[in-house]
Amino acid sequence: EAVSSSEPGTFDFKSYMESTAASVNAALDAACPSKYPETLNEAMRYSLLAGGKRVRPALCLAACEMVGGDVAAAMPTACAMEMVHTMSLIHDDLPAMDNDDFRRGRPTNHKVYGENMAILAGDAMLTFAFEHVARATKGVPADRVLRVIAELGRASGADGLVGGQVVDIQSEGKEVGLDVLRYIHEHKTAALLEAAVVCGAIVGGASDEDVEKLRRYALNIGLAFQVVDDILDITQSTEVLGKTAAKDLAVNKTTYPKLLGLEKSREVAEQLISEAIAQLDGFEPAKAAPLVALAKFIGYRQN
Ligand code: GRG
Repeated sequence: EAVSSSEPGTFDFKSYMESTAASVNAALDAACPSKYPETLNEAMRYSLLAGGKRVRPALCLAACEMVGGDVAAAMPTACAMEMVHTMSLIHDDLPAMDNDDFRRGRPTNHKVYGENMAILAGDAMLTFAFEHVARATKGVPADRVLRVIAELGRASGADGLVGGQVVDIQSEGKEVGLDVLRYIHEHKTAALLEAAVVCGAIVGGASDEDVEKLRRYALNIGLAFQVVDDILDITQSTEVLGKTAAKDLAVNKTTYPKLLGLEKSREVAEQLISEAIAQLDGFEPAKAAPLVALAKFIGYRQN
């Protein structure tokens, strides 16, 4: 059960995230059992249960609770967000994409199961996400479930993650402007964070007006996430990987610090986080505490 805050200012974000991750992990484990064909299901479980911060499920459950909904009703939706996120990481790590050997502190899916199985595990996870929302959501009016499925579909496909990945690939090795950089981040990163928040709110029965406020909240934290990521790439790769790796990163892709400088990028990140938090003004502070804390976590994280 996710922990609720009682008083603003005393909200314990660390235990909130720990207990939320524990309940999400248990729900994911139950939703994806080991079964025939074993290799496929093992490959799915390998990446799905490999840790990860569970930011998207937390956003989804927190949004549902903030608008007065029952968190248990939003759990299948929260799990679906994590399934789409995880499968996008599996495919992103493939040799045809980013060609990465490590993810979430262990060898990538294709390194363990082979490329063919990694592609298929991703495909099975993507389709199962939608099945799971449709089949496992209980006690929620059907029209809300339909809206959730539509939001998740848009966030995943050509107008979401896939579109963002395509423009990212097409921009590789090129100097692109702020507009293209913004398109990539809005689609690759913000779209799924947005779907997580908006779908949690929809399951919880939020008014259209509140759904749109939360959409703006999520868009701002999604962009902030990427600006901060770009800043950390520079500040941490120099510390951790040494100067050569930092230089490699800098020549291969356009980043906010590259276009705006480090100082201005930090200002942009701060501006985006305060814009996100401003969207929560109309909600009771105690109820908004988890989403406020999640925004600050994304904006001020150190890794
Ligand atoms: C068919 C949905 C679909 C996708 C295929 C490969 C691809 C298209 C898109 C790639 C999208 C991608 C890898 C975006 C980056 C997202 C991102 C911000 C990842 C890091 O998220 P964290 O920090 O990671 O939340 P953890 O491991 O904590 O979950």
